[in-house]
Amino acid sequence: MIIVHGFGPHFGMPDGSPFVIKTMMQLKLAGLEYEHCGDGTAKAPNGKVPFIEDDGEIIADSALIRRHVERKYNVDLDAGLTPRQRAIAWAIEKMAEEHLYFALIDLRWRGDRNFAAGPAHFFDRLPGPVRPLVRRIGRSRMMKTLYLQGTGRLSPAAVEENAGRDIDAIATQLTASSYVMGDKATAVDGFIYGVLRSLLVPVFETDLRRRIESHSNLAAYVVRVTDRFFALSSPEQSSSV
Ligand SMILES: N[C@@H](CCC(=O)N[C@@H](CS)C(=O)NCC(=O)O)C(=O)O
Repeated sequence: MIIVHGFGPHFGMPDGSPFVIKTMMQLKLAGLEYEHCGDGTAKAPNGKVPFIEDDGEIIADSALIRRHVERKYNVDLDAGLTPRQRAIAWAIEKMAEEHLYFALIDLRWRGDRNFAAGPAHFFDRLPGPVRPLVRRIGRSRMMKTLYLQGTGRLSPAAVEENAGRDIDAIATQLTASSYVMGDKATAVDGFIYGVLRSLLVPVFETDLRRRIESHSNLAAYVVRVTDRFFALSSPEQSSSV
């Protein structure tokens, strides 16, 4: 059985990380069973989740996990797509992972309100006396990452403005189809679903959430994928925060 390591369910989502949700959905698309373990990054080979264990083999990074799964189990998560459509799907996925994702992180970690409502709870399991210090260190580490990546140098309004264009692009792409690349779910739906679902979490106050909600097809897409791949009765949906 494949073991997917992530943060576990948070904010009513299958996992606190959109990259872990991506991997979970891609394994479902591949028809493979897995166990979801919410033990975080402590044992992650590159300090990030997701990573998987498969018959004793450890693979980190969601794109490399996808490649491993497609090769080992002889599946094509983009089956039915032309080479040009595959290229477009890859580009859309990277737009969301390397641009929109950083807005999601910035909007959660920078402002005090959203930080207190969300990421602050990631440290709740620590013993009381060290919790405030580790929480402060964790937050400043994340702010440094955002600064080095570039998003952290923009005003919150500019972050939302730029990310809003990603949202509009995804909404346009989904105009006449049930999934990002047509009427069949493919690999790119894993992260697009993960990041939209994460941005829609109601405890976070952002204009970006309202921007997504203003596109009725995006809200419908999130419901469609949730119903099909992450059934509402699943214990994964229970909020731990
Ligand atoms: N390129 C990686 C990105 C994974 C990633 O950024 N994971 C985040 C959670 S969303 C993480 O583990 N962050 C912990 C950290 O940076 O300490 C992938 O595709 O798996």
